[in-house]
Amino acid sequence: MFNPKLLLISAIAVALVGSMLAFSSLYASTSDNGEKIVNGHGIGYYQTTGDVIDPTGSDGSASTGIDPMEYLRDFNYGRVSTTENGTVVREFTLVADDRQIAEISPGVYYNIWTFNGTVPGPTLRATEGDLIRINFINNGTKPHTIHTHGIHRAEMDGVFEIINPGGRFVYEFYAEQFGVYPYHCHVMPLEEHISHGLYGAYIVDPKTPRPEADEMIMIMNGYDTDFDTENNFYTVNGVPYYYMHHPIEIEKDRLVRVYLVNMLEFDQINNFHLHGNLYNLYRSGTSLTPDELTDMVTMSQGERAILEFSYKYPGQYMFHAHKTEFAEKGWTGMFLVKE
Ligand SMILES: [Cu+2]
Repeated sequence: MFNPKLLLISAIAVALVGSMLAFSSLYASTSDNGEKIVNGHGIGYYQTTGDVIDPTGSDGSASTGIDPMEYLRDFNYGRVSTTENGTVVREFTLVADDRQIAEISPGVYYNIWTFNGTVPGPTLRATEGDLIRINFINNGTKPHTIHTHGIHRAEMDGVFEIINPGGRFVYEFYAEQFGVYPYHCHVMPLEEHISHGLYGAYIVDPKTPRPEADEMIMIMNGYDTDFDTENNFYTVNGVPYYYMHHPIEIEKDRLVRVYLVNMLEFDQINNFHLHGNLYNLYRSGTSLTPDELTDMVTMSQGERAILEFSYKYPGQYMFHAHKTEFAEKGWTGMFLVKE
């Protein structure tokens, strides 16, 4: 007897097997030394077993080009000079590359695309009114650009002036509205250029500085290591589980200020939950008055905020994505509050 449901299921099964075969013949190959190489985005990676590494079996070490503990509090203020009329000029150099194979989690290798050799790229920092000059050099094999969020002229937007391999460009604009912004490559397919790592944070301080604090940058990101447009790892500052195995030491009763940027691709949201505490949330960092007192912020792609808090009780406290899948795939860390 004809069963349309059965026919439909069979058709789907045939299509699935067919697409898997097509995928494996298109994307898998064997290297000279017999290792299997899967070519998806870019130049490929060495296939390893398993997507999620058990965090209890890992020390959080990896080699994305950064030391996440150093990166946390490393703000690049550029080379500073002053014009005749007294304007402060901050000059930065950013070099894009797309050829680095990094061990993003123990035993998992991935082709990272980098600004100045790291994922995420350096955190650029200026004060409102400064003139920013970014010398951009494309040392990669594909076209890249730098698109900074914020206020600037159209020709400094990093979208239409595509910089080819070997090319250079100088971006120049004023740091106009204080806040925290992302910068990233804006070459199509955007998803690919961002998910591989071509992004960083750009902070503009108000002319009257915010109160003294222990300041840190946290950039939320992920890695799609099997190229199925879903992330296999989630992190802040590029290394899954890093701050869980290396708690961030902070002082009791001292103000902590986190500049938080969501550069996660593929997933529509990401979030930051703090244990044992609440934080003042300044959305986009563009106001000096907090929007909310909370333990939980959810942000879409490209969104950012400043979080301010201090702990009154010593001890160890988690921070993590409250999207539990993300937390369990690496986006989990610890604060160690000291007396
Ligand atoms: Cu790019």
